[in-house]
Amino acid sequence: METQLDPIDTTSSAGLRASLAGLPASFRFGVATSAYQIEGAIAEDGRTPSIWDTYCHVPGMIENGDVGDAGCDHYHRMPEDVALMRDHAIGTYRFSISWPRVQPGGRGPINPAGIAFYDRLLDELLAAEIEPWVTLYHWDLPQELEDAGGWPVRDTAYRFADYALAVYERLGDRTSHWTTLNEPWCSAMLGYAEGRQAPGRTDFSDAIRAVHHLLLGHGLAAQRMRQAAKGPLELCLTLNMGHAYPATDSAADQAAARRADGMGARLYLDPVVLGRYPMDLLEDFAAQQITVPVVDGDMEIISTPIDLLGINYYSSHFFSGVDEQGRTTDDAGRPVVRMVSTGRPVTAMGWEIVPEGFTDLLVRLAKDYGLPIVITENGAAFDDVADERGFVADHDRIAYLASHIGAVASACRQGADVRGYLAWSLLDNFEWSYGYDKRFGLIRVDFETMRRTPKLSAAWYRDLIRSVQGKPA
Ligand code: IFM
Repeated sequence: METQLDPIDTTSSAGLRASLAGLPASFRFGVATSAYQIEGAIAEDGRTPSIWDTYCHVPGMIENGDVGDAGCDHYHRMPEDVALMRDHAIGTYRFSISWPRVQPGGRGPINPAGIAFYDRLLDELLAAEIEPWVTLYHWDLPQELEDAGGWPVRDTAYRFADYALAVYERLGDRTSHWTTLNEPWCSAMLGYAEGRQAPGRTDFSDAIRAVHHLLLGHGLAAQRMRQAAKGPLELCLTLNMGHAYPATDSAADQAAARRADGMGARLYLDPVVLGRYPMDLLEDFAAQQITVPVVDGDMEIISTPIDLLGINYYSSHFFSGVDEQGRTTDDAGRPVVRMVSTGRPVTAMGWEIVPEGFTDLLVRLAKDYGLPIVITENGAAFDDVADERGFVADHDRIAYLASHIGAVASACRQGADVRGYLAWSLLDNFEWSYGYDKRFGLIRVDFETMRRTPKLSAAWYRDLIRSVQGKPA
């Protein structure tokens, strides 16, 4: 059953406040970014290539032939970006550390010039009274580790744990908020099964090996960081997912939704929270002669307790177990899991706008897994039109954000323990295989000049934050 949401009144602050009832007073509001998407400076201060530097330069991989070399030039404009956040009432900033910048090649000592950038960033954030939230891995694996086999290889998990501890030892004195991995589903499935992201490989059994080693790396890092912690430490794992609905009540569609939920959510949550892989998925893998490479003791490591579950939500989907020819299995004998369009409005990414799926997902996660949740990403790309000053009156993005923040509040009213919301993204940036055309920012970036211009949504979000905090707009 889908949740029906009351329409969110974005036009009056009283209407908005009513929609937001249920959010606790301590609720955090902020924004998120990732290193490769914004930093640029790919060959400065000792940084070595990541899998994304390599992948971008393979002709045909990125729309318009874009490359991530310059990003938003954040590496050189970081103080300006922090000032923009401060001026927009941002309370929490989630950013990621570039592994090949701080540990070139993915092993060995920390690069002093690389870590110095994050030292400066943390100091700048704290001076602006913005809470830093560090993500250790947002997809930029050092190329040397991919050359040695990448995430399908067990050793990569140990390399990640070494890197995580080294970074935590240097920066852990200034923030207690740490996410190990961002969206391991994307790293494993888009990177190793579908080839739509770096490193661009297409072997499903490698992707399943990658899932296990990503989770093992997460667990090892969590253990080592806990042991090293000298003060408070809030450990988080960030997963991306939507709510998987059956397209109809038929048994085939229900099985398809179960499988989609399994591959998108339970494959990660069950091992991390419950200490085991879902049996129904293991049976599906076995039917394809695929086994998860679990070694004795792995599941205890992977289920090292975490404090928060990070959820990145963009859309929800409806699934059918029958293909367009009426078959329930594909040519290889695998059960059909087909995403069905519902005709709802879509963002510039072509993703259907389903805020009620957000509520249903959060309520279900709270019930099945019981962990406190922070929304570590939510937002939308639209075809922004800038005026001659570079200003974008992005009412479509405001409506998206309002309905999704309202959906979070609705989940809180139904008992979900959601503690924060970080909008994706601070800046328009390099949207991976889609290049620079897909703009998710609250702040417009002119990629010719790198000039930043806050959009209407940035002012709207600032006023919303102030209103929730009971401060004058
Ligand atoms: O830009 C990405 C981000 O890097 C990870 N989560 C989804 C965003 C939008 O596609």
